[in-house]
Amino acid sequence: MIHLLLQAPSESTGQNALMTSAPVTPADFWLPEGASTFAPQVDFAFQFVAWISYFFFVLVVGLMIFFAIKYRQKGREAYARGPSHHTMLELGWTIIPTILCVFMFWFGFRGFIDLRTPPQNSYQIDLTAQKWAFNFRYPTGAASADQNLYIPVGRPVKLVMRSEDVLHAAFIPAFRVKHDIVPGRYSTLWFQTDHVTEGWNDSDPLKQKFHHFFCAEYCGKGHSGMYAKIFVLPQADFDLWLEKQGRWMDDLKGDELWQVAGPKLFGRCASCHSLNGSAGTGPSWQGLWARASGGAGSDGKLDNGRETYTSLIGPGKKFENPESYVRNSILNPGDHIVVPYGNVMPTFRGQLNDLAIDAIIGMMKNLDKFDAKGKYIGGAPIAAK
Ligand code: HEC
Ligand SMILES: [Cu+2]
Repeated sequence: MIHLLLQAPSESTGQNALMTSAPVTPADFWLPEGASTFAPQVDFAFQFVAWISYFFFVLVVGLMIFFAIKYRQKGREAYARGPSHHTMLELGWTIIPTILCVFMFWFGFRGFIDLRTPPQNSYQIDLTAQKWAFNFRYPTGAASADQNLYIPVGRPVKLVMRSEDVLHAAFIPAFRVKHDIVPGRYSTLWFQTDHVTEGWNDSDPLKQKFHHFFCAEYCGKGHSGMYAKIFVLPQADFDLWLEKQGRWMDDLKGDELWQVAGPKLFGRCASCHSLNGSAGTGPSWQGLWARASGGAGSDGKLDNGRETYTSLIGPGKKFENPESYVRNSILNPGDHIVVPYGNVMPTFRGQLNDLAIDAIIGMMKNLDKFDAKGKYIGGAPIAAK
């Protein structure tokens, strides 16, 4: 139901001068709507090849059927001798396909060169892919807090991509771009779109228009959930949005921190951790606080049974208190592995600051005030005075 939708640039922002070129290509039987400056070229190359294929399919199959009927044996004894040679025909079926192939190669190669060459003035966004999320980091050092990709309109944008774990792939169908994200190396992708997506900050999600950002490389159990939305903002709105990203949590006071920020941050953990006790790729957070603070389940095993929560957490032990244990679990997930889970949690070092970790801890302590999806249900958030 959530479908790619594009609309004319908003009139109110005064940014229209930027949004003139590159008409969006319409959706058709094969392709979704195109929204980047690449779309017309890519779609043309695709349609060109497709129509040649339709033409020759009809020609070849049509002639085959026609000849089969026309020259079928009707009880005659003598077999006609087929022609052994026809110079014009042979030249024709060699030269015409060669010219067509050269054309296809030329379109394809020219387009490929464009796709692989980001303009000098591109706006760079760093993308780190990990099981099973995309993290976008901007030149200011701020990360996209809701993990969606926000880009300025009318400007080339370059993604510099790397993977924390396995092979992933960035795929933006509306922009006609796709590229592998390979662990241990950087890959780049660039695009430009000249059309704002309407309603990007509308509180009603149904009014938001956006493009899809998929992972296109099967990367494990949560692959299908590895997804982000792309919002295209007028430059002025983009600057404001970017300024807010670094400090969106700073404005939250007291309990508001875990009530408001907790659920948002949990979005990064939800692919592996449940809140309702069901085991996923990682242990459920239900009962986590109890087992880490000496309550029910504190005899739970870690590190193949060499440790328990009680042997690790408490005054004078490795972790003075449950907070330190949780903090360490987030920053150094490989330190102590909960039995029977695997060492697959990515580190959130450099992605979650102390404030964010505080918010997560607050949420873990107050899990009864959240529903199974992580929505806060404890009444209106209360800010400390
Ligand atoms: C890719 C899956 C994955 C993601 C995403 C993930 N975790 Fe984990 N997490 C695990 C696994 C598996 C374990 C158990 C193994 C271990 O201890 O490392 C675990 C263990 C933990 C523990 C210790 C739990 C216990 O019962 O002792 C905490 C705390 C934790 N994760 C917090 C987080 C937070 C906070 C996030 C999000 C910011 C997160 N995790 C995201 C897979 C994940
Ligand atoms: Cu992936």
